[in-house]
Amino acid sequence: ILGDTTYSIIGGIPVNDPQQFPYFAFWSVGCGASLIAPDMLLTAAHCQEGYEDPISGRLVYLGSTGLKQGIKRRVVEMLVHPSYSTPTSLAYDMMLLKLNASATHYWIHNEAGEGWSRLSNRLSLAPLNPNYVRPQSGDELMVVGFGSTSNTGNLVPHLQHANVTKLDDKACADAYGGAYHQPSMICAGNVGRDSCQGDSGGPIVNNDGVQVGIVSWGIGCAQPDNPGVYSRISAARWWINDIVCRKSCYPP
Ligand code: 4AZ
Repeated sequence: ILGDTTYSIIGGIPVNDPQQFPYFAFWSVGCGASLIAPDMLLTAAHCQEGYEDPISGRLVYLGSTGLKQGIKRRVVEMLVHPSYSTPTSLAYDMMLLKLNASATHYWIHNEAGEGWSRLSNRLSLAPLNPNYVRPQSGDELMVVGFGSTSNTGNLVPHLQHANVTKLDDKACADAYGGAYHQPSMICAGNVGRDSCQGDSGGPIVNNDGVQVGIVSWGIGCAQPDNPGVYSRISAARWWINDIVCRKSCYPP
């Protein structure tokens, strides 16, 4: 499926306009994430390995295409998907991170009384499809992150993005056998283009800009016949809605 072994987000290009992914967040444990509520990020559950105490991996950065730049927040709570079990079976590799404060609004006292104000026009929430709609095979998706462009595991200083094509479940299962958990995963790839180490937890979006997945795993990066595997967001809409409603109660 993938015909080239160039490691480089592999084969990507720099994100020049911060408004292209105004919901992208970087978690200082070395993972991407997306802002889905004013004080809530969506990322991969496996990013918590070694950081089970939120204090040890607590900083997140939002609103910048530069690594560890932009608006800073702290992670105060990690909420792992209830069906995520172990790092060896990456089914439901999803987690929500509650932040110490809203990243998009702040509370003010003014003559009209207390109210919410915009903190930054640079940030907005990631659009998630509310209707459990699955991405289709052949869909052109776009993945974004500060992950390795050379398969070294090193992060890059400037945010990158790459186009990858969603494959059908059979192609994913052919590549990965039983490790491909069809109910909670999708896979995608293109010759010479892939997500890689350090991109985990970050968003993959469709042509309409809707986030459909989360960077999760793969064998190597951009290797022939080893597409990138992503957690499928439509498999967990009930859980996301439930946690956001319970944990993030901000107007508007
Ligand atoms: C990783 O180690 C990783 N090519 C992320 C994505 C992919 C492989 C590995 C997909 O975080």
